[in-house]
Amino acid sequence: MKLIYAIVRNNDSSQVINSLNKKGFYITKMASTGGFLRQGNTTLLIGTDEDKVDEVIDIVKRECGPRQNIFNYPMGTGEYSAMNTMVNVGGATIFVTDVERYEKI
Ligand code: 2BA
Repeated sequence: MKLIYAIVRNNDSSQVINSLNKKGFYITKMASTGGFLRQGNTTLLIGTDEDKVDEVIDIVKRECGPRQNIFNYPMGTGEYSAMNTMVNVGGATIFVTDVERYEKI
């Protein structure tokens, strides 16, 4: 048994939880705060068998991995009042730990 901690952006949390749920994984979602930026993020606890760890990491990568989004940047009024800019979003930090004992009572 392994316990995966996945620290993800708040905006990505619903989508990754949905995808993990669809594949039958059990998840605990915790509100957390980054120690550097002091901004909210989401920490997911996922307990699973060792042979499923890669599947979990692949799902987290797919739903939360770094990517670029188009951001519509407002620039005043008129015909050319907005500019599209590419911004970097996403990214996740993942820890995989051994579970010494696991019980459901
Ligand atoms: P990331 O490395 O993508 O980390 C995002 C969040 O993941 C962190 O939020 C923290 O909540 C968690 N995290 C990352 N690595 C961790 C670790 N080794 N142990 C425990 N939690 C971890 P923040 O602490 O607010 O960091 C936000 C971003 O600021 C980081 O993005 C990184 O780009 C930068 N950063 C963090 N600590 C830094 C430092 N000591 N020096 C320079 N840049 C730092």
